[in-house]
Amino acid sequence: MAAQTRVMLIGSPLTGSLKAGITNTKVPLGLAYLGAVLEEADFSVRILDCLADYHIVQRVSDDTYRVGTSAIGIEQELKVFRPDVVGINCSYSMYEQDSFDVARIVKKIFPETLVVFGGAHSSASPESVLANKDVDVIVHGEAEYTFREIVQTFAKNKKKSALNKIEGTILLDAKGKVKKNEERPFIWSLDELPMPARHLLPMEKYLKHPLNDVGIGKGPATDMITSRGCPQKCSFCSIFTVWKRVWRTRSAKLVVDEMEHLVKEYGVKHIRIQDDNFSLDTKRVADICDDIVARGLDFKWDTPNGIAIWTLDEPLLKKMAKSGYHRASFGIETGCKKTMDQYIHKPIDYDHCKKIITACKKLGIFTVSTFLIGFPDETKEDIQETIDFANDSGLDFSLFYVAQPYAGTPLYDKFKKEGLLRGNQQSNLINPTYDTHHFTGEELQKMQVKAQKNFIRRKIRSMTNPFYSLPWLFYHLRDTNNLHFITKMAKNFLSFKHISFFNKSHIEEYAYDMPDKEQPEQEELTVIQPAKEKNNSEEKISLNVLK
Ligand code: B12
Ligand code: SF4
Repeated sequence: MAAQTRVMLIGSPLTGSLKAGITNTKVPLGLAYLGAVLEEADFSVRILDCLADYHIVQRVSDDTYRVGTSAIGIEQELKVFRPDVVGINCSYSMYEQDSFDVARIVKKIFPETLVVFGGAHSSASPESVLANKDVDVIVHGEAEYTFREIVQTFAKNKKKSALNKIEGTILLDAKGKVKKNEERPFIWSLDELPMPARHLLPMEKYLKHPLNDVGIGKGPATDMITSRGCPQKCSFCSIFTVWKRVWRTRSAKLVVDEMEHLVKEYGVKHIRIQDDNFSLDTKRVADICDDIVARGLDFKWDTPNGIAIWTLDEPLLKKMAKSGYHRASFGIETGCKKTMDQYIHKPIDYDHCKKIITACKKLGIFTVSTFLIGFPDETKEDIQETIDFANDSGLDFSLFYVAQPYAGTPLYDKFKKEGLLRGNQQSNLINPTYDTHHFTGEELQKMQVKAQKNFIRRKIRSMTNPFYSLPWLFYHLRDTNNLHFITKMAKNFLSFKHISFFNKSHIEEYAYDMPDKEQPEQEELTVIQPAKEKNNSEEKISLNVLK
């Protein structure tokens, strides 16, 4: 009986500014984990990741684009599969409406189909999500077992009311009030979970995405997760709304099994570990590195979502480098001690940071860190401390952003309490619109762009100094992968693409044409420029940054 129940998991299209990276499609690991567990339970599963149709970009208004499968395309998929249950990913606060749009399509065609929402935003803002009448139930936090139980229960009696008591769910009670059921305990050993069901996804599309190999040497690259959660308390970070402040892992052996699978099955040459805190257990990291070397696996890896710099030391970095660690992305976030103590709370010692950055350089590991400016009461001097630290740190690259108050975070509460929210909707990391006590959103954005440009200018200048560049090249040019990476980066520097990335007026510069065979066939799926600007012409647009 279970095998007849059809479950469709949908990653919605995204509508927003192209500068926010909405064409930057990556494997939706959350949906793939859910799919794997449902398949194990013998349900018929289909994943529709609308963003895998990243070549379908429709201009909605001046600076707003919709990326992904068209509404008609989604309808067609639904009509073919005829799902009993649809799970819709709603991870991003700023793209909540996109998930609602998908739910509306589902209910329009199949009013009896159960619509389940999940993901970071659904967990952080259940009231906002359940205010939409097309959403039947939310899974709060980790969803594999909760979602499986929802499907099992619904498969038996097809009644929404039967879901009332399922652990880990949030739904409306008979009076229309938001009812949060008991929380489901975490899956303590992630080894219990199967590998994510990548076979349900169009892996070729992700591997061939024009931006897939940005920031790495040789591709193709793909993503994986080896742990869940993070115990830190950064005020701007919303991951605790899904994972709380606990940290759980897959064992080193299973991590390397998955890496081996990616290398052998998909020909992957680079793996991005998307963990929030990969290195909390340094013994596990060392074991993973040793096992990669022992199995003779030939790939590079990095940790683009950040590696906790305070957990690193030179012996561990040596093992990491030996096993193919390509680039360390740190989240140092601020160079201002006051901001660190008030908003970030990471155990960061700036001297240790500089030591680790130097050690990375000597081992041929590239370094980058994110920096945030624009916390509610940061002054110009505070922000300057961050800029100065980034410039003097020895990092190969720094990325500056304006801090964003995501729903559910302490930073959001602070913005709200101090009357700084003012209903700003379109704010994101690249196009911030929130004002603080000292600056407007526009001023902060200007400071961000300036800091970024200055960092790059200084870097280019230091690369023309042989006392800096020759040792740097000596350490980094140890393998062909690094040579490949440096050549790519040099091309970008010379074409100044990195600078334009932060400049709103340059979007069109990055237009690229997808290969003809990738172009959509139906009229509804083409990219449409507004008549006033493009003289009624149709045109293919997409974004190509730091390629
Ligand atoms: C990798 C990643 C990305 C990747 C790819 C995302 C992808 N395809 O999944 C990229 C780099 C593209 C990305 C981009 C952005 N990201 Co991101 N990303 C992540 C990250 C680090 C890991 C996601 C992941 O794979 N997790 C592992 C899987 C197993 O977990 P999961 O996806 O949460 O899924 C589980 C549950 O949430 C739930 N679940 C998820 N979906 C569904 C659906 C249903 C139906 C159900 C029932 C359950 C469910 O079940 C899963 C299994 O338990 C998370 C942080 C995190 N640790 O989760 C941030 C995170 C999701 N990103 C975030 C943000 C803000 C963004 C951006 C908006 C940043 C920006 N540019 O401004 C963009 C938006 C997307 C875009 N393309 O522009 C925020 C979201 C916060 C919020 N409330 O909005 C997070 C939580 C990070 C944070 N520190 O706050 N991101
Ligand atoms: S260390 Fe990273 S993942 Fe952990 S709370 Fe801070 S920002 Fe979030």
